[in-house]
Amino acid sequence: MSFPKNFLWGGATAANQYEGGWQEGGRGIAVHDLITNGTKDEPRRIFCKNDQDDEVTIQMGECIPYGYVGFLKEGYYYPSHQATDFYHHYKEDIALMAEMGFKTYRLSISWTRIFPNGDDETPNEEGLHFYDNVIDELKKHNIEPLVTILHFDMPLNLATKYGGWINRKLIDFYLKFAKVLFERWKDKVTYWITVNEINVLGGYWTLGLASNHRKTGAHSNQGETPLEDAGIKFQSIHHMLVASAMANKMAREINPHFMLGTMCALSGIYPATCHPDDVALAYDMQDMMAFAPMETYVYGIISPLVMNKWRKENTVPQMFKEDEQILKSGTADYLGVNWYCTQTVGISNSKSGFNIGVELDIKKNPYLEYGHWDWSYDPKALKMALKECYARFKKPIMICENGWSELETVEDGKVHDQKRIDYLHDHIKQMQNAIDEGVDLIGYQHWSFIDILSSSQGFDKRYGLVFVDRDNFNIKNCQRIKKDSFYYYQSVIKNNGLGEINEER
Ligand code: BGP
Repeated sequence: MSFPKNFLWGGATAANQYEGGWQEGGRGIAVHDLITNGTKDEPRRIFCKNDQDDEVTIQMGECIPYGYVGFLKEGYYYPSHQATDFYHHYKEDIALMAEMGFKTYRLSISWTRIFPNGDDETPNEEGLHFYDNVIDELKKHNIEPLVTILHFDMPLNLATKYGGWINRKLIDFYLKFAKVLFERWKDKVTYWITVNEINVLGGYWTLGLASNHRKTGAHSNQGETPLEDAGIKFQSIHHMLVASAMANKMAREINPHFMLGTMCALSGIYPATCHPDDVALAYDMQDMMAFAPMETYVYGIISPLVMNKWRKENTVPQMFKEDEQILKSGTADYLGVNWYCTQTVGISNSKSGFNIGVELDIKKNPYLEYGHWDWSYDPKALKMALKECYARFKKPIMICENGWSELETVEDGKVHDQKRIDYLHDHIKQMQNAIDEGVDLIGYQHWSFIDILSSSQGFDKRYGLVFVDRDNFNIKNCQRIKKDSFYYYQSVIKNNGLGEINEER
């Protein structure tokens, strides 16, 4: 019962949530710089206004209404501007990773640090130099960088001028960005992820779907109906999948030894009852939301079931003739998955199947416990999901994110995060079981290595193995304090698994 010898134990972060230094080193403005802090009970949002100064706010997943633009509102706090200040703490933080024994560290590159406007002619040397330093520091500690090219990041200029990923021109801007990174670090970075959670139907925050590009004659990105809205997002994701495949192909030409992955958010989906409609709903949701995009980046095909559904709904994305060939020519070497929890769903109206317009009845699973933000604690489902992914795709699997969030404080200089330790233990045990049953699992990147800004909630929602002394309103001194889980994960890595003592728990 052990993990493979070269198993990639590590941790993950993303530039938009971790890096800070928002106006340093020639960095340009990104959409996420416009997102407010949020509190423990209120999600983060973006203020938008139109020519008449009317204001609306949007939340994660939403698009900007036509005629509005996002802006920084006076009197509000924008926590990603400093985040947890990796920009100035990278040496200290990498030393902490090394102390834990990390084999890998998953980081993402801030697009606007390299191309401040996204459509610049030449890259920003100062931005590249920052990451040269980070990568060299990792290498010094024998930590393998695992680089995510795009993680919930969008140059503001690309959103306002081009409307984000709805516009096919974004493929070229992304490829130019990716090429600079592949060439710069071709001898230093082996593991890459082209896009974080390519299956997440984000709006303005992740896909840059701003409406003012209608003036340029492109498609609308603010659907009049839920169906239109979904079609717009499918179109954007199609562009991302094409971009990702082209990046993989290009990367192999630069260094054939690269290990290239694309990644999906994965969560187990249970039917709320054994009523066949609920069971079919859970099956379809999982298939459409996770397995179909995986089919595209593993096999290079668009799932025929998805295509059929799109045709019926009239949401088929516009595709170029060459897309079919492009998708086939740039498949991934490994399957990346992010895993946190499971969901339990039923159908609450008379329609059936996973279709737009069906009201989902989201339940709490009576057999599971839930955390503060209603995310379930369900380690056994991870093993099932790993087996299902392996059975379908037969590719090595990397867990790119997994972790437990809490509201946390320091007591006598310590953070006792027993729940996170339990979560880690129980999930690692299920990973071990999956390996024992034949799954080719190659790595585990804990989310997150250190406390960083939560995508949805701000600083109250902490995931780190290292506490950062700052809050939702104040950067404070950003002091790093090792949590109890830091030492626990250190022992796991040292044992290359749970080891005898941990096993007995
Ligand atoms: C994933 C994202 C991460 C991270 C995580 C936790 O979807 O890739 O960036 O944020 O979810 O989500 P949250 O921070 O909203 O709790």
